[in-house]
Amino acid sequence: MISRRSDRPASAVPASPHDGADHFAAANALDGRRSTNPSAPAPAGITPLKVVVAGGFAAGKTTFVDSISEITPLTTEAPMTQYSVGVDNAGAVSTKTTTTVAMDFGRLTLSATTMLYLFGTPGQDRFWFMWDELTRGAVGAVVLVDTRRIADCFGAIDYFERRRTPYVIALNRFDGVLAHPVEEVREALAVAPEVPVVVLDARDRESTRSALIALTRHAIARKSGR
Ligand SMILES: Nc1nc2c(ncn2[C@@H]2O[C@H](COP(=O)(O)OP(=O)(O)OP(=O)(O)O)[C@@H](O)[C@H]2O)c(=O)[nH]1
Ligand SMILES: [Mg+2]
Repeated sequence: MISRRSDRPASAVPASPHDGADHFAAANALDGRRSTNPSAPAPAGITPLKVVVAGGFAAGKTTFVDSISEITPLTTEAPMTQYSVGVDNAGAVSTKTTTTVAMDFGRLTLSATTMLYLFGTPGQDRFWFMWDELTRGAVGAVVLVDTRRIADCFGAIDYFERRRTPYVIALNRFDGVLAHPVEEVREALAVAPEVPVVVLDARDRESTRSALIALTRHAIARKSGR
């Protein structure tokens, strides 16, 4: 049976109001090939765009950033130990041995003047406190969905809806198949008709690129009120 977002109480997404460092500065600091100065601005003439890659636990966020980033992504994977048993549910992803504990960071040059900075969220609920920091200033988000565990992405959708951040839904085709047809998933997620729903394989660069293009178009349309 498919889980429906409308059938459950709104998820508790705790707010964590604080004003941390600017993320593009942080991105510069992480991107050793550009600068080691955390407050260094993006190169002259380059518009930096921040995109968040979110979704439920083990939906493929780190894989997504890894497949598209033109720099070796910075990841914060930690081994899953016996302490996570009963706490984290990798569901059908029984081979999963590590999990993101802080963030993933990657970069993609979109054009001569536009650079995308990709920030992957940690997947587990106990890391919600990171989200405000990771999403500050983002032009949009990709919400990855494992269609075998649809309910895991409800919190991410709620989060971006509340903040009015443009997002696209990306159904990650694990083992080459979706557990439910696209229209059924869209209905279960109860997203607005204008929200794009794309199907991808997070390991495939062309696939992830299409999702980012869909997000960019959607964000531009939202900004121009279309
Ligand atoms: N078959 C298949 N496997 C995938 C795909 N995307 C991710 N995986 C695998 O699924 C597992 C989970 O992927 P991750 O990228 O670590 O997921 P995540 O969302 O970053 O996980 P957390 O950070 O722990 O929440 C890994 O073993 C990946 O190799 C996909 O599109 N197809
Ligand atoms: Mg991860």
